[in-house]
Amino acid sequence: MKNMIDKYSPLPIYYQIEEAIKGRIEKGELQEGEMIPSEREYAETYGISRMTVRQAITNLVNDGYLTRRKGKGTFVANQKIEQKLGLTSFTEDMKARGLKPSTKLIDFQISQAQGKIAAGLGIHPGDEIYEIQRVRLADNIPMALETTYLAADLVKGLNQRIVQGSLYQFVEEELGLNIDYATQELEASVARETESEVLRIAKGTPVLLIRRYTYLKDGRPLELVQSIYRGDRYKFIIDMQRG
Ligand code: 16G
Repeated sequence: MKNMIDKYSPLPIYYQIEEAIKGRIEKGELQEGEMIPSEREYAETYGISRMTVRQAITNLVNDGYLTRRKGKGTFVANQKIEQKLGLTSFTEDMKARGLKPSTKLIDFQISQAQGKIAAGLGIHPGDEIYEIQRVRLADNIPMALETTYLAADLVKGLNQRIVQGSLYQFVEEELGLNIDYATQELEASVARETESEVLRIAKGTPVLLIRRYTYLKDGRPLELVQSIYRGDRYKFIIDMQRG
């Protein structure tokens, strides 16, 4: 590692250190939650100033690779789950990453659709809807809190047991409906009290607020979903093409 720093390179030294630390994290030589050497140790190892080391570490903290704990040291942060924005289900996303999905059901009730929700689901105010609140976990770590609204007439037979597994699997395989497209909105937000409790993060922590409107092939709205994703665990990736 020592010879990874080249004082004659046009690349700034702090940048070279940043890349070296990042490389060790990516290769798994430094593991999630592990404490990294102190500024002093890095400075001695590389024969550079502590200021330079500090700059590299600060950049890595800002980029989410490292996290500083007051009075304790600097640690490798939990790496974020990367999700390509596509019309996939939570269950599919986690399985594709080799993580075990699970669900904690917070609320499951039948209520009457009002205003925006009725309009979004293409039903009349007063029609019955399922209102479901679920915490979605990956390898037992809470990732997101989802509130889902579905027209009761469309998803006949839905029950508490089903929504503890995959909703999309039930809709496609049991009901034989074709999920086709969705519109998704992404916003920055902070965890409120109840959200912070179920997601096991501090109140006020940054989160991603996502609203998904999903439709069937025949154009009927299937679901309205509002999800709160942990900002420290998730990043969403959008592929874009010009032309
Ligand atoms: C994802 C969807 C959500 C959908 C759920 C179905 C986002 C932001 N949301 O969490 O709209 O209801 O998957 O998952 O991606 P399931 O089939 O595992 O129940």
